Amino acid sequence: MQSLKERFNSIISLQDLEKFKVEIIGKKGGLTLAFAELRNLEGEERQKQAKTLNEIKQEFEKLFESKKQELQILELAKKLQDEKIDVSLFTQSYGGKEHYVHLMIEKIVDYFVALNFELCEGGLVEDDFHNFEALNISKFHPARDMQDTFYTRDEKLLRTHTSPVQIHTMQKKSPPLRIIAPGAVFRRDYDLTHSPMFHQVEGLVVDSEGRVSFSNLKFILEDFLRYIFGDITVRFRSSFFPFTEPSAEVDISCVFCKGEGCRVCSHTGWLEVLGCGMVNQAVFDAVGYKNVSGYAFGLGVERFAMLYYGINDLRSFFEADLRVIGQ
Ligand code: 2U9
Repeated sequence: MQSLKERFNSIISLQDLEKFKVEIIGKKGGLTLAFAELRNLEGEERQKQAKTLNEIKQEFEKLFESKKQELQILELAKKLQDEKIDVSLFTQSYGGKEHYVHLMIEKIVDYFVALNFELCEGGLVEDDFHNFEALNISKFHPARDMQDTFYTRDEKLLRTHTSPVQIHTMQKKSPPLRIIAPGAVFRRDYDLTHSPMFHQVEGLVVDSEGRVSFSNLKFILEDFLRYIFGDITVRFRSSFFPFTEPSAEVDISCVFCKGEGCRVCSHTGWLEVLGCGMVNQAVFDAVGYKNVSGYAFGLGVERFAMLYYGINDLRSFFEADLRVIGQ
């Protein structure tokens, strides 16, 4: 008679394995019947036989489980092999299209790279120092409320702007610096014009004291905005950010009504597109930069893309609707 092991070895499918199980320990299985036969025995002989049968049953169950696992793995491998997708079979494809947000990022970054700005990227998870403290946003600064974000249990957070990239770069390199930092950022915000994840591009220029001025910043941004939006008028309005001093918000004449006033520009003729300013000395202090001056700016990519491509609903960027992406 074949040993249990040999019987198991000869089985090559899960179906046969189940059949073998029924054959041995099913209702009318060999081992089940052998257990039933015990009632015809007595005393020591019955005990001995019961012990033997239990040992066989345990051995059977052990071999059964390991064989089952082995066959399951083999069958999965075979299934995966059989289901291999032949991509060359498609005769018609929808083709790949780049997302508008990324097209916009590329267009923006191209401008600055051509002016010798270095493209820098960083992680999405940051610590309090790089996202807030080093940017002159202390623990109880009201700007923290406006940039409420998502925290992890170990006090890390999803960055609320791409500025930590510039902080890391300044900690690693010495001036002069010209950085352009694009990427996703996160805020606890969700309405018609805000989404909890959006993209920013921020720029930073640092050089020895007196070599970088607000006029340089003004010239670059006006030229940049004309490169993107064509023939527009640009205006700077004084503003406040903790990381820049002085600070300004930048408007362009409305690209839809040419400044006449329409629904998009709330009948003002102007669209706010950028924030900027001279880097606050407190930021340089935080990274140990001495005797330098610099300017910085930041923009929201989705807003740029909406104005540039004429998209009127922010949510359409995130809905993966082929009608939008394929336009
Ligand atoms: C460092 C120092 C200064 C980046 C700046 C802005 C102004 C700004 C907003 C635009 C639209 C954010 O996406 S938005 O809501 N940004 O107004 N950002 S100055 O200033 C920096 C950055 C890094 C080290």
